[in-house]
Amino acid sequence: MNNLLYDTLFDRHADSKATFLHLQDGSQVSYRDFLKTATRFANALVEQGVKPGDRVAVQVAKSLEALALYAACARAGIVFLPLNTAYTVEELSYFIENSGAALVVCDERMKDALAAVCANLGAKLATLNADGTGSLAELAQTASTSFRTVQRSGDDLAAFLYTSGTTGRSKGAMLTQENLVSNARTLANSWRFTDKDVLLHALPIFHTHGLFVASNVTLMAGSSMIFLPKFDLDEMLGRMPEATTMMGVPTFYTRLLDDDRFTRDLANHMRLFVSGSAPLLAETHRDFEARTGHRILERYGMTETNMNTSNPYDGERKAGTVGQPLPGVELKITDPETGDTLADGEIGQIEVRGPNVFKGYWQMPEKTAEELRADGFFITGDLGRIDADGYVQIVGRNKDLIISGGYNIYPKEIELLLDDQPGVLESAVVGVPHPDFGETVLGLIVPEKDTQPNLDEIARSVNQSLARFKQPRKLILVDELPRNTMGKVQKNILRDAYQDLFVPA
Ligand code: MLC
Ligand code: AMP
Repeated sequence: MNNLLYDTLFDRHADSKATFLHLQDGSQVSYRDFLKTATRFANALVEQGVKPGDRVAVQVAKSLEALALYAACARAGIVFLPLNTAYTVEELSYFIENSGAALVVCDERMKDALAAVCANLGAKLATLNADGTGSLAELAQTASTSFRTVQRSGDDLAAFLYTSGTTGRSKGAMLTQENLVSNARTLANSWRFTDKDVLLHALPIFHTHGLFVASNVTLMAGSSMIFLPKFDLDEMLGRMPEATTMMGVPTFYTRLLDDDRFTRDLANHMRLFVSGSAPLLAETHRDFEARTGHRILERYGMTETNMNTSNPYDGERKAGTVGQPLPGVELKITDPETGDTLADGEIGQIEVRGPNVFKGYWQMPEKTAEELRADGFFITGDLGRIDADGYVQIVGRNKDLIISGGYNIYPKEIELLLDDQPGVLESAVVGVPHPDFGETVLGLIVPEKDTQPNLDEIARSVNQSLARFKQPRKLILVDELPRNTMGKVQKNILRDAYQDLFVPA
């Protein structure tokens, strides 16, 4: 095996005329043609001076070419760094600097804004637009369709994904080839994916779910994907008849249930619905079964660990649980204070170990050591318990994290911006229930003495630095923040106090 990731997920299909992608316009792309495009992009990257081990930061719309860029990086031994298309220039600057990206690939519309940043940081800049045009695409168009695959072992880096830190700045999770290949194989087997499957894929491909779960499982099994640019209810309903399986965040499922056109007949032929990235309410699980007869298969994973647990394909899919540890994954519940393993039934911190667990955070050995124990167990920051049947139930988080529509939001990043605003003494950002996104962002602000800060002004100023999905949905002035005896802000009290703010009572 010359290059574990490329050979296992991609090269196997090099001569296959089978369909890999069903595109939004109804056209189909074979594995063979997709891999020709990927090979052209691999040559284009080399022509841009990118070397094995270099990082390529990619903020582009979801497209065939964007996916081909991922395959190209695998083939050329380049570390793929996908970035949320909602990130602002300020957010991107941090990722480009921290990763030491050799090349940044962005949409033409971001080129001018990023040109100075890239020049200062010594990163090259190329463009790739949603319609497949752009400077990198032009290079690829005339590039060769042959490429000498770069030798890579399982321990070599395949991708960086940034997952913000509870203490503010994001951390680059280093994912190896073995992390990705082992998990894709485990999931494809556990969920019975075959070359007969057609996955309805409406997730973004700049996160683990859409890239390493949905796309890698499809590639591992030789399945095909209905590759939609984003979640659009009409398109989901329109294309579902061609699909056999679907993966989504809970918001996908609550939106389908909110639409009467989503009927038992429409879902009848489907083999599997998978949910993850955020809690699926037991109520949603029950409503979905009542409407369609299908029991959603919920699984649990992280950027740092890929997928850890899954409800069974055959066997009881328990609502409100994330199933049992996947084959090869060890999971234990420990006391957050002592690290001692707790008995089944007791609530504690979820820790996992296995080939799915990442190598660590890029250039952050101390942060890595705090979460990745010497014995290989990774402290997830999630709180849970194991029931009598070995099913894991996530009951909360020991980390300051909000998950909105499946996107992670770290309060610290927003609090730092709020605290910098004139008239603000201090702030606290918490997640409160939201009917569509599950949770949404609420900012509490304590004004400086004898001031009455303008909340609209503060919102306008702070929002310029934040991707839309992170922007506080509401800011509220409060006299003080509840604190425990240690002086720590008690965010649970704030969450309780405002839990009905967005959810109809
Ligand atoms: C969009 N908006 C959001 C948002 N998504 N705001 C908060 N949270 C979100 N998740 C903004 C839009 O920019 C828009 O702003 C406004 O909210 C209304 O947008 P919308 O049309 O309702 O949103 P939509 O475009 O439909 O997107 C919602 C969504 C999307 C749920 C389809 O967020 C999505 O695809 N989420 C999936 C995220 C994901 O892949 N997570 C996996 C992480 S990996 P305006 O200003 O335009 O009105 C992981 C590991 C694992 O967690 O276990 O899988
Ligand atoms: P990310 O770092 O973006 O991969 O998000 C990982 C986090 O999402 C986990 O630590 C959990 O808090 C949460 N998560 C993922 N899947 C689930 C799930 N099925 N149920 C509850 N939380 C989940």
